[in-house]
Amino acid sequence: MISAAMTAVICATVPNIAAADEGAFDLSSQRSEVQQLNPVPGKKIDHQGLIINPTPHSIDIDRTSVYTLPATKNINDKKGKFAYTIAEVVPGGIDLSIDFGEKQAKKNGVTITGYDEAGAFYGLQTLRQILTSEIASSGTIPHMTINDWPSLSRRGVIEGFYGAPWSHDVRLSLIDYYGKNKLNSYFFGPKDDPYHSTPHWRQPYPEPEAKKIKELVEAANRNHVDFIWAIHPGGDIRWNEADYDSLVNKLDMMYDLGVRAFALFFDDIDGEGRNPVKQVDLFNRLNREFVKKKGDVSNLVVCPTDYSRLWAKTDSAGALATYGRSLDKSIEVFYTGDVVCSDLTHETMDFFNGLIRRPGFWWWNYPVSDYCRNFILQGPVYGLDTTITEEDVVGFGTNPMEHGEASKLALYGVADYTWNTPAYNAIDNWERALSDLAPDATDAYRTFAIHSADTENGYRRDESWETSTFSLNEYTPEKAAAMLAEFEKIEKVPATMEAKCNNQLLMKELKPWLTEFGKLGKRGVEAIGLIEQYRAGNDSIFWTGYVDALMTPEERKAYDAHKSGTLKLQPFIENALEDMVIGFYGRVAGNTPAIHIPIGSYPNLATRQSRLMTDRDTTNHYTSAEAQKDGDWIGLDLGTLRKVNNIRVMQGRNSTADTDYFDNVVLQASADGHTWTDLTSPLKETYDIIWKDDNGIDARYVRIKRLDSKRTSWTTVREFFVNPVTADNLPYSATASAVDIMLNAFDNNPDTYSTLAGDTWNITPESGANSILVLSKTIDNPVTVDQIDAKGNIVSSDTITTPWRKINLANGTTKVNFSSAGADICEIVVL
Ligand code: 14T
Repeated sequence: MISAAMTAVICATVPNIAAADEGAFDLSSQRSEVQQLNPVPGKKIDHQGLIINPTPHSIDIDRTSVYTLPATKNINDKKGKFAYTIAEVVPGGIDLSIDFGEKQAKKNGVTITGYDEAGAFYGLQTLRQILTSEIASSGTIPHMTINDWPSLSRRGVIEGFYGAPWSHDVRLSLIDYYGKNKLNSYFFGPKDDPYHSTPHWRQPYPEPEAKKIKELVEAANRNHVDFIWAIHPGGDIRWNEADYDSLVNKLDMMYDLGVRAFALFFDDIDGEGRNPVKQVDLFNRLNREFVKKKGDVSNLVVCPTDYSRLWAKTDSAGALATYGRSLDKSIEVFYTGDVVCSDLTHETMDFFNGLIRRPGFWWWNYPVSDYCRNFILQGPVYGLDTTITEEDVVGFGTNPMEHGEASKLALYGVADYTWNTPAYNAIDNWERALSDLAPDATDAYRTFAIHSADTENGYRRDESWETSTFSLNEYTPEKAAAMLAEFEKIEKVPATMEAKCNNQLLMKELKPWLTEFGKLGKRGVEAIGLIEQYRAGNDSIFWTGYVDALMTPEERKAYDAHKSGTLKLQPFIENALEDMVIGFYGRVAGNTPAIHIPIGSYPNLATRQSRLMTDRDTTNHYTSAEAQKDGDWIGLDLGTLRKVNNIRVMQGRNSTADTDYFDNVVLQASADGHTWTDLTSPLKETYDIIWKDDNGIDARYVRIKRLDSKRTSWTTVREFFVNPVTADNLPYSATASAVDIMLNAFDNNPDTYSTLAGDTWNITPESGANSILVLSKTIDNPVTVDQIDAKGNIVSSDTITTPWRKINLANGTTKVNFSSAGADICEIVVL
């Protein structure tokens, strides 16, 4: 139900009040080709045939003398610990001595000495990478000494996302990948695992699941990875003995499966579970009565409800200060930073660590995509300060995508950053990761990845940073050729990946995105071709190509479900098409089409996403994706000064009971974009703003402007209509069986169409008119155009079979009839 308070219908103009001049607003910036994102730091390095990830702290290579790899294996596994993995690490011959606990050396051969078993295991991982590097391809390796240690002692992955938990195979493959890249912690906390969270956290895993967990623990042990099983009981926990016992029982069952490390997550919950005093009591008690008592269980790690500064209370009664005062010092605490998905900086940690009185455990919400599931994040790992040390963070966990294989690209970076923090080079790491994951299809994977990084509305990531797009008025043949080459390359990526990428698990995850990526390439190639036709003034060819290039609702739906190229490529295509159709229409129809360009105070209004409020689809919406504040505004540029007499703004996401809208707002109009006139008085709690005035106002810009309010939510607009065409404002006297069905053919907007099917549309051209231009979208059936004189005789008859058709008016024609069995007509323009 729409309550009266929520809908304002203002039928007459309120007194016009000139608003203050807003000189700061730059109208020309309202269509930006490039958005401001933090660029990826670092650059590609020549590794001279030797690639090791994570980057070692110290390598000393003597390239003047080489060690020739022998034909046979001579392994001295001093403590007999590594037989299980030697064959995998060393495919051919070698003289290898491996030990840990004490230093030793051997003259000609390979010596690995670890401070502990994990150290020696990591030495083997380094050796594996040396042996598979180009440097060893001819059977020799230079003499070298590598001295290595991790910057952070806890480095790992949190399976902590919403959505389909990883499959057993993907988990095993990932655990192996952690070992290979020296990550040593795996938090098992998939939000949608019912035995991790509500409703079944109290119950044992069913037998097959339990068996798998046991296997994961064993795989983790082999890879020197701590398997940390997490429980998420806060949704329905009762602070009583029964639930305490349930919890201990469950941990005991997991202990019996081999688990020796535990975490407790209290994120994203409502109700009594949020109580920080009860949480701390529980953690301390479990620590005393379970962890310490067992003796072989690691320190607990916990996630507070206040895991982000966004809502964390900072006063002494707040949750984090309570943790700081009362939580046992051996217990570690997760933090996601200033927002849910944040960069890691000293300031971010200082705030948190001060409250919890110990270094926090960093929970990095990247490359998690549970909040933007139509994206697959393949960009570089960056946004992490390279001067961070263990004084800032006690550990680092990264929360990946539900696509485990595709997440390895990011894990390769996290492994490098956490192992050798000061040396971390984001771009170089990403380049190496691509060849690590798709050694035979690196170029194709790179092309896909460089254009599949940003989230549009989430944790913003740079994307397409090697691509320079251009707007139509900046065209040069060179710029067009460069874009064409890139789109042609993109078009080929799916087939190349299919043929050359042997990682089937990865291919399975990428597939739907690769398919859409290929289509994006094709659209790009077509758009460049259209630009050439447009520039050559080939109006008929242009129009036919243009209607063909517009995405159908089905195509758009498919693209929206698996997006790539949202930062630059798709906007380039859409902006070019929009600029061209405006220019084209001006050329052929002699006026500015009714295509309205969103403008306003939010930077993302300059992106294609703002078109969600002019797409005539009220089921989707434009969102500011940032908090609203006084003075914020959202509006439209009508392209030219027009008589505006009808405006409707539908605020909110999908209903009239939404938080994301301006709850105190004024509707304004302006001729120049600087001086604004109020069209309404302040409107309170008005989702649907409707303004009509027969006299109208001369304006090129209209907007809603936020007034004083306490609201800090984002703001959204479903649709912003200005002067919608209606039966009584058609440009020519026109009739049909029902006028409503022909409106889009006379709305001065070539992007909309009406279907003429089994009907006759009749128009009366003004005297002096000499031709009629008919722009159609699809002509499934011919359109017959009959010209009729004052006596009712047909003086001329034409048949339209092409999207573009211009028909000369015969002498004496007073009426024109259009009929067809079925054709989508975009615009009928009398010239
Ligand atoms: F535990 C936390 F540190 C955390 O990040 N919790 C969830 C996490 O499971 C999820 O994968 C991540 C990314 O979406 O963010 C947290 O979940 C949220 C956070 C929100 F702010 C879910 C809804 C939110 F509005």
